[in-house]
Amino acid sequence: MGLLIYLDGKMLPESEAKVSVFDHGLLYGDGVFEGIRAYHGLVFKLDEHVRRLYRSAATILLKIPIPPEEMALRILETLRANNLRDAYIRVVVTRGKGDLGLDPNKCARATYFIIASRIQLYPPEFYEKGIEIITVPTRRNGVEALNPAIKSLNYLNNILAKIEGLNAGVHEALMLNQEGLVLECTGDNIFLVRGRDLVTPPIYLGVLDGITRQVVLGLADAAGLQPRETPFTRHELFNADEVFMTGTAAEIVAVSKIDGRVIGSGRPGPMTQKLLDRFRELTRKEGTPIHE
Ligand code: PXG
Repeated sequence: MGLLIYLDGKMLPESEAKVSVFDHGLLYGDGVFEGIRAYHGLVFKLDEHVRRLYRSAATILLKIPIPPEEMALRILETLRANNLRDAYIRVVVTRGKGDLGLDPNKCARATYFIIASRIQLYPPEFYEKGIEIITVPTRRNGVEALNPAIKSLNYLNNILAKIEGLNAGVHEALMLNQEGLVLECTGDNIFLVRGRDLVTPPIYLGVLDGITRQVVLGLADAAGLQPRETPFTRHELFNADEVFMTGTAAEIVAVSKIDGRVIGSGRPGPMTQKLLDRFRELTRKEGTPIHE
């Protein structure tokens, strides 16, 4: 049974939801996207995700055909059409159909679509044992080349890093900048806990300003931690009490080993657990209702 997809103003069966081979989203990765989650009938941080989508679009001079308020309503409509209460939502906006040249001015109108689907949860053992990651040779895009704060359709940088991680037998890979400072993983932000400090790299270094990252920084105080956005190297990670990753799909996942070094006890630490408990409490009670 196929899904119903919202594409350019229409709700269409999956088999009829098609985009042109001349779409610059496909030809050049020219576009932006969001990944959002709904938990038992509530869309978590809907406005934050929609705002980030429009910020990404503004930076690449991409005009989204509908205003943000309408986009939020269309997301809810797509969830209702598919009868979903727990879901993973993908919103994509591309430069639209153009010719074979790079020039975005040849694309008359942006293409946009919303997919609401069932969420593929991480295996429970990731949360019980934590996961092993490695640092990969592929460096994160430089801020002055393609700012990682733009959630663009150009994910080749992350995909190359992901392949390097998968080839080495791990599920996530750590990416550094040209100077060797820690940035983020291929689809998740990274945090360390050291004493009472909760540390994550600052956005200006060239990381995505993750929505989950922002929520976790906001939970620090209640967990008795001091949030800090400060650059650090792998040395600080290797010697942290706890390390974890954050993302819409992953939520909060402990890192047990990095480049062969066991982190802390080698098991998910107490602060990681406390933050995950509080995060899940938020997803249970906060969010935009799918049904009024
Ligand atoms: N960094 C990067 C590079 C990301 O792509 C995050 C951090 C976490 O951000 P949020 O806002 O989700 O807390 C992301 C987002 C996937 C998948 O299928 C994950 C992302 C993007 C696309 C696909 O795992 N993560």
